[in-house]
Amino acid sequence: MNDTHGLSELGWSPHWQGLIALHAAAGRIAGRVIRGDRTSSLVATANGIVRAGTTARLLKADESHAALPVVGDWVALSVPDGDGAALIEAVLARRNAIVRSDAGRTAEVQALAANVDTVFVVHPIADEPNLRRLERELSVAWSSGATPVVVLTKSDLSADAEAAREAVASVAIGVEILTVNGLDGASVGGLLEHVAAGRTAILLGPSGAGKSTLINALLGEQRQATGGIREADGRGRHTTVARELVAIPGHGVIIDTPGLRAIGLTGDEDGIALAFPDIEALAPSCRFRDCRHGDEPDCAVRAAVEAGELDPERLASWHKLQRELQVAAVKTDARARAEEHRKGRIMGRVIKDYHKKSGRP
Ligand SMILES: Nc1nc2c(ncn2[C@@H]2O[C@H](COP(=O)(O)OP(=O)(O)OP(=O)(O)O)[C@@H](O)[C@H]2O)c(=O)[nH]1
Ligand SMILES: [Mg+2]
Ligand SMILES: [Zn+2]
Repeated sequence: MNDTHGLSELGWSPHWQGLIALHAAAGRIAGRVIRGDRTSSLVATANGIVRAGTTARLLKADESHAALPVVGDWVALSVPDGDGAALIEAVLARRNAIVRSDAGRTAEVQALAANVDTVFVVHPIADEPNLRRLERELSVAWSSGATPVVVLTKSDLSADAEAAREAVASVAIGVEILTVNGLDGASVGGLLEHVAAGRTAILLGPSGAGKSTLINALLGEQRQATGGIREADGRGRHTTVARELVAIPGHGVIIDTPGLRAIGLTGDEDGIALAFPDIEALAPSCRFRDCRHGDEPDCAVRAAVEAGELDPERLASWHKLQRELQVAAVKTDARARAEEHRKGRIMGRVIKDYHKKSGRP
C-alpha cells in the first residue's frame, strides 16, 4: 500500500487511488507532475519531490506526443533503491487535458496540462482587451471540459475598467469575469472560489498579463518570478519559462504557464459551440440544418449580422476558428495515415520474410 499522505493537498483522491492500485502492486508509487521540461519532469510523491525521466516504452508508444506526461498528470513511478533515476512508467488515465495544436508548421497536438477543473483566461485590462484572442482561448478551455473564468488584471492601470469589462462580457457569454489588481492581495480572493481544495486551475494568457503575479498575490509571497513589460510594445518578456503547479495552502493547486503567443485550436466543435452560444442559439433558425453561415440562403446568423444584432467580427472569428479546426483535423488524419503506411510497410516486409523462410513464393 502506498503511503499517499501529503499528496492530498495536490488533489489525490479515491479516484486516483483506484487507478494506481495495479501499479502499486508492481512496486510503483504515485506522484503528480508539478513541472515538465523537455527531457524530464519534477514529480511530487508522498516521499517528496523527485526528478523523473520517461520510460522509452512510453515515449515510443506515443507517436503524437499527446499522451506524454505533462504538468498535472498523475503518474506511476519506479524509484530504484540505489542511485538510478526515477522513471515515469505510466500516466494514469486523464480526466481531461488542455490541448492545443501547435498551429504553424506541423499541427502537432500538444497537451499543455492535464486534470484541470478551471481555466483562468488572464488578460490585462489596461490595454484594449484582445477579444479575438479571448474567443480562441475560451474555445480551447471549453473543449477541454474545464470551466473557464476570465480574469482581467491591471485594473489599477485602466482608465475605464467598466467599459473594458463590458466589451469582454459581450464575447465571454455565460462566463464569470473577475476584475483584479494583481499587486493588491485583497483584490484577488475571488479566484480562490474556483480553486477549492482538491481542485486544479490553470492560468492561460499572453506574456505580461500578470499570471505569475496572481499566484504571488494568492500566496502572499514572491514565489514566482515576475517580469517587466517592454517599453516599445507593451508586451511581456516571457518571464515564466515552464509550466509549473503551485499548491495554494488551504485550497487547491494552480498551474502557472509561460505566455503563449498563440494557442491553436484542435479537437471537436463543442468548444467553439460553448464559446459562441449566441451563434449556436441562432443556428436552428437557419434554413439548412448544417448551415455554415457562409453564403447559404436564409441564414439566420447572417441575418442577425445584417440587422446589427451580431458583431460581424464575431462571426468572422467563428469562421476562422472553424476553419482552423478543419485544417487541424486534416493534418491529424494525414499523420494517422502516415503511421498506417509505416506499419503497413513493416508488415509487408515481415510477410515477405516469412514466405522466403517457408520456401513459398
Ligand atoms: N499595475 C499592475 N501591474 C501588474 C499587475 N499584474 C501584473 N503586473 C505587472 O506586470 C508585469 C508582468 O507580470 P507577470 O506576472 O510577470 O506576467 P506573466 O503573465 O506571468 O508573464 P509571463 O510569465 O511572461 O507569461 C510585472 O511587472 C507585474 O508587476 C496589476 O494588476 N497591476
Ligand atoms: Mg509568468
Ligand atoms: Zn446559417
